[in-house]
Amino acid sequence: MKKNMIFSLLVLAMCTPAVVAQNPIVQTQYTADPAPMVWNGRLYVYTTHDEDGSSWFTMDEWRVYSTDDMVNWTDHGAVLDYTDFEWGRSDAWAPQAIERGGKFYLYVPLTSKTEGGAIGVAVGDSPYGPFYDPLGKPLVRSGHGDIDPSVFIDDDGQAYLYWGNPNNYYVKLNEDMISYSGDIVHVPMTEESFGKRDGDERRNTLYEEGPWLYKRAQTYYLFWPGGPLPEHIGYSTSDSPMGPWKYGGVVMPAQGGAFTNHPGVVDFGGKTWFFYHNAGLPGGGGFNRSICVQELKFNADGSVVQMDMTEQSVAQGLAVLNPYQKTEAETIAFSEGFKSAENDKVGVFVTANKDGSYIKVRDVDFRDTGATKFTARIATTHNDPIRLEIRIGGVEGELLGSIRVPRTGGSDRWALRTIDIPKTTGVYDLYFVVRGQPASHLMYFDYWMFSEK
Ligand code: FUB
Repeated sequence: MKKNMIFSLLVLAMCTPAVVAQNPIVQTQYTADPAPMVWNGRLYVYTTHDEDGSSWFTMDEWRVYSTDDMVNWTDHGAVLDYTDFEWGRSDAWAPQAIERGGKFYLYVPLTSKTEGGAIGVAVGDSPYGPFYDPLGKPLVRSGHGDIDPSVFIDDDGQAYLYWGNPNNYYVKLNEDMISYSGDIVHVPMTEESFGKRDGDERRNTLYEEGPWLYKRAQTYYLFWPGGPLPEHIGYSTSDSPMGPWKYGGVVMPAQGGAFTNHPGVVDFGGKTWFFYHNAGLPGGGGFNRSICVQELKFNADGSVVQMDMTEQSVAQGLAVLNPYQKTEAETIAFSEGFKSAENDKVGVFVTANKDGSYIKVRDVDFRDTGATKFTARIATTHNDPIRLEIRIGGVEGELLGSIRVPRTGGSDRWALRTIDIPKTTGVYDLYFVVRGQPASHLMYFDYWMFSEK
């Protein structure tokens, strides 16, 4: 069992690429409109949430996921709902969050009870919220296509908010981040700025919606979903955050089975990451989307290297995971058959819904000292024998142990179970595999950890 850690890392590096899917990065819910934010050495992604089986953009809440290694993502659940805005009627669509002065600002589009679409802002003291509406009314509204806000703070401290479909608007935000100065600026929709579209009276350029403002060296990039449908992702550049913009070309062609796409770009761990969405999960489609990530590369002249969607997001993680601390079961590199949910008892947890459901956690470092015990907080409502298997290297990989899941009676009643395992050292991908016959809700899983003695 004991293996040299350097050898294990080498094997891991040789075996990891392209073997299994890593995109979409969330498999336990349908998520769309990814909005990455880096804060304090961690990457957070705010998303929308397509309800299961949607036949429209039926979206009620905004969720957040986070990582420190770009391969294992922790689900923090819903952090804001359209009902948190007293003036909001529906449509929790594409958001973006930013930190300033220790406060977190989440900009969101909503359909209001009285005026149609508008952009609101919610404020919180942590990236996980709780967020509240400090204004009790929309932050900004042009009266026409007010969706998809993108917020950006320049090096001189000036903040900007871009948004809009089919037009593109911006305002200069004040330092308080919840008010703005000057007029709403309607960005000139020219072919030079956004490329040429033929045969559409409403839109003379490729720009569709979902702007994302990003700065690299002294160049400002505006990424945007472009039409006609299905959407591709295009971009424009400028030497000012206010334009004028120069059309740059295609970042990502229309691919992936959803008729929308949505860019989110951020620097983290020495690389630039491009977030987008597609219909990549089983049951996926235009209203059941899933967020993905890939590295974004630039040519020497600053132009963007065009890329295709891929199932492989990150070949090598940025860090190893410490199994000797409590890890939430909803920290996942990839999974099948699990759904996430939350309740007052344990917060976010996951539910296995079929025999063979599995969770993969990447790059788990058992170190040379080695693990000898495994503990999990689990639950089920079933009398049938249901087992949680702990394996390394694959769904059929070496079995470290197996726990009979106790019938606790619900996801509000939990049991801790600890088992002995053969001494395990080195770095592995860890797999939790659920075995049992019930057709759904086999097992609830809250957290796990290993012990060195
Ligand atoms: O998710 C709802 C809408 O679809 C977003 O606001 C658009 O950007 C598109 O992704």
